[in-house]
Amino acid sequence: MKGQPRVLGIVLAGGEGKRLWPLTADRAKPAVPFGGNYRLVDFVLSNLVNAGFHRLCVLTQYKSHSLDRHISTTWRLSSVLGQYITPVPAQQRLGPRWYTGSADAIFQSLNLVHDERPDHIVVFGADHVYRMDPAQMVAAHQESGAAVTVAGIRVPRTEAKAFGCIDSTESGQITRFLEKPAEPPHVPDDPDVTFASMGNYVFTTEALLDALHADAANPNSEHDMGGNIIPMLVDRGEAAVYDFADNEVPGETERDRGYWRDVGTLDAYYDAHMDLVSVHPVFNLYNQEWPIRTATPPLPPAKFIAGGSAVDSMVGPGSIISGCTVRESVVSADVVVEAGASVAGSVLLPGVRIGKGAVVRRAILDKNVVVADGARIGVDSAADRERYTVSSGGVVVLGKGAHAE
Ligand code: ADQ
Repeated sequence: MKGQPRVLGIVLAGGEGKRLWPLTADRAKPAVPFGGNYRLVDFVLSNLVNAGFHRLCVLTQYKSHSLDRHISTTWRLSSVLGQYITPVPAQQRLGPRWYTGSADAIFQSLNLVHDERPDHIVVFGADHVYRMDPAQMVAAHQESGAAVTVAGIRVPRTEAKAFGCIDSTESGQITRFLEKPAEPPHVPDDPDVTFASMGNYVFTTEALLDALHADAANPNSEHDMGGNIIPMLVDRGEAAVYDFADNEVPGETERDRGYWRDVGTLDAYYDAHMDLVSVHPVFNLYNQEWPIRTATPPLPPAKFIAGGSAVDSMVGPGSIISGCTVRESVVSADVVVEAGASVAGSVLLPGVRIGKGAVVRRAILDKNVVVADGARIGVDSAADRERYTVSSGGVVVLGKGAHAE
C-alpha cells in the first residue's frame, strides 16, 4: 500500500512590502508584527504545521534578520523526528545577485527539493492573515491530477487589480489566469466579484521542476510565480483551482469562515486589526482547535491600575494601563499607557510608551514608539501629515522607535 505523499513546504517570505512602509523599514514584510503577539509569517506556518506538514523551508531575502531570528527561535521542530522549519537566506548560487522574482527564489533553492525528493511541493506566500487546512488542498490536488493547483477566493472586483485573476471550468480547470490586470474579469454569476489567486500553490514535484527550468531559460521572463509560472501551466492546460470556500477548519465560526486578508497596505493592515477587536470578531484568534502559534515573551499578565480601562480591545502581557482609557485597540506586549491618556482605534506594537494626558486616535505605533505627555496623534490631520506617515485611509503611522512630542 502506498503511504502518505511526501510533502515539502516552501514559504515565500522575501517580500519587501514597500506599501507597508514605515513598518517594513527595518524588517521583511512577513516579519511585521500582527495581532498583539504574532508576526505575519506565523499564520502560514501555523496553517502548515497544524495540517501536519513538518518539513518547511522559508525563503527569505530583504532585511531578513528579524525574520530569520523569529523562525529559528520560535519555530523549532524535532530533528529527531525528521521535522524542520528552516529559514533559507538568498544563497546567490547562480552568481552574485539577489533573486529576480519569487520563481527565481525557488529555482535558486532547488537543492532543497533534490535533498528531500517530495511527491508534492506546497508553495505558500507569507503575507496573509487567515486560517486554512492545506492538507485538504493537497488532497484535492492529488485527486485532480493537475500539475499545479492554485487556491482561489472570491474578492470584490474593485480590489482584484492587486491579484492574479482566475477563470475556470466547472470541473476546476483554470482556463485563463491574468496577473494583476488593469480590468479584472468577474465571475459568471456576479459582475462585482472576481475569483482571485491567494498566492498559495500545490505542485507535483516533476511539474514544478520542469516549469522552473523552462522559465529560467526564458530571457523575457520576470521569474515570478504569479506572473510567469502559473500562466505557463495554465497555457498547457495543467492548472486546477482549489476553492477556498470548500476549506473547513476545526472550530471556525460562521462569521470567520473563509476569512483571508492580504495585509499588504497600511489600511488593510489597520482594518485587519480592527477585525480582531470587533465584539464578534470576524477573525477569531481564540479558536484553540486550530491555534495560531508563536512564542510569547516571558512577561507577567497585563495590569490595569488607578481606574485604567480597556474596552473592545486586546491587551498583551507585560502591559500596564494606568488611569487612562483604551478603546477599540490592539495593545501588544510590554506597552505602558499613563494616567489621563486616551487611546482609541489604534494598534500599539510592543514596547510603546504613551505619556500622561496624550491622545492617540486611528494610529499605528511601531515598536518602542514614545508619545510624550500631552502629545496628540490622529487629532489634527494637517499637523499629522507634516510629521508622520498618513495612509490613504487617514491612519497615522509612526515608525519604530519614533518620538512624538
Ligand atoms: P504578490 O503578493 O504581489 O502577488 P509577490 O510580491 O511576488 O506577489 O509576493 C508573493 C509572496 O512571495 C509573498 O509572500 C512575498 O513575501 C514572497 N516573495 C516576493 N518576492 C520574493 C523573493 N524574491 N524571494 C522570496 N519570496 C518572495 C501574489 C501572486 C498573485 C496573488 C497574490 C495574493 O503573484 O497572483 O493574487 O500573491 O496575495
